[in-house]
Amino acid sequence: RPRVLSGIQPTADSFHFGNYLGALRQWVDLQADYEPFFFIADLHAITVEQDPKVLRDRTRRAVAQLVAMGIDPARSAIFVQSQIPAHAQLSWVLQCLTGFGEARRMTQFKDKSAKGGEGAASVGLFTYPILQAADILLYRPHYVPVGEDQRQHLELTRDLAQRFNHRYKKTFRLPEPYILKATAKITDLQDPTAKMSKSASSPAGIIELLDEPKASAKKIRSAVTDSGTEVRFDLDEKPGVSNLLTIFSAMTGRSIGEIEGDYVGKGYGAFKGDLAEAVVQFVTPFRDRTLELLDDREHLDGIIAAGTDRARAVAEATLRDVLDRVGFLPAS
Ligand code: AQP
Repeated sequence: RPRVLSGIQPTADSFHFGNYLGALRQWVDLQADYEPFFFIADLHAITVEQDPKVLRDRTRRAVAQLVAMGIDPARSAIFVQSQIPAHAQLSWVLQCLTGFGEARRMTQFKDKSAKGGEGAASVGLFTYPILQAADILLYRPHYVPVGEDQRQHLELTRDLAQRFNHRYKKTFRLPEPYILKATAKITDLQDPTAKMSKSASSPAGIIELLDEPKASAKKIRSAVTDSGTEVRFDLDEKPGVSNLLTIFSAMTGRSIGEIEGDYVGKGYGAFKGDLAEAVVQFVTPFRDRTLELLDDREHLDGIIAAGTDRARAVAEATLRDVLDRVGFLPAS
């Protein structure tokens, strides 16, 4: 079966709807036809300062949320990045193949370092996309399901794979991004032209999956729309309504056209109320299941250990090829 691989950072207590609709839902769906590897990117998390205790807690919370969402540990290898040293080792080799100017062009670094100034950003934040390339290439996946914000990093990954294959010997598969256009960029409820993001969105702009369901419903009802009344998908004129339509369609499986049809002449209040209800229907059992899983740490750690063992075997085999091809002596 062809492989898929993707990762997510444990940098919040809860995933948000951007993560879910942009990427995680595809992870769940792809399990049926692919051999899946999904990981918690804790090495990426420390590119900005983290409290060690909180990081450990969030790593387990991340795994619990994946399982609660429907990632099946029997089918998917769920693992923690820092437990497989091959990621950091391959990252070093790839850093030595990356041009400084090439790394500088990554827009996410520009965005993330803009606030405190480049001088305050860590070198790890700068080299983040190269570690991400290593994460991916180790597993030789066919597809990488992500949101639109990751497209540029996927292109760098392909360039580095090609460069290595060309300079040494064909070693890596060139992975394809798997980006669902409709939900590739979920936007902030209060600033609907900006990405919903845990570091940039205000609390009212972001719906976290583990929020109290009532609080999520309230955020939807208070989402910024526009002064009109017509429920219509129009990214230029109605970015707020369009974002809500995207979420509504993804949550219910109904087309945007059908939903628009249902609310002709009804205004925003009824539309937002029904969307809030659909979100509550989804998050309530999800939240219960996550909290239940978090109560049984032994079970959760067992899932991580089993997934990490499966992933480690694949990663180490690729790394052995790489180290040999680069010209390093075999480890005794
Ligand atoms: N708003 C979004 N719409 C669609 N997809 C999104 N993703 C994130 N935000 C959106 C996708 O979620 C996956 C996990 O990404 P991550 O671990 O890198 O999380 P993140 O990017 O740190 O999440 P944020 O909220 O975007 O964090 P900050 O604010 O720190 O940048 C990825 O596949 C991503 O595309």
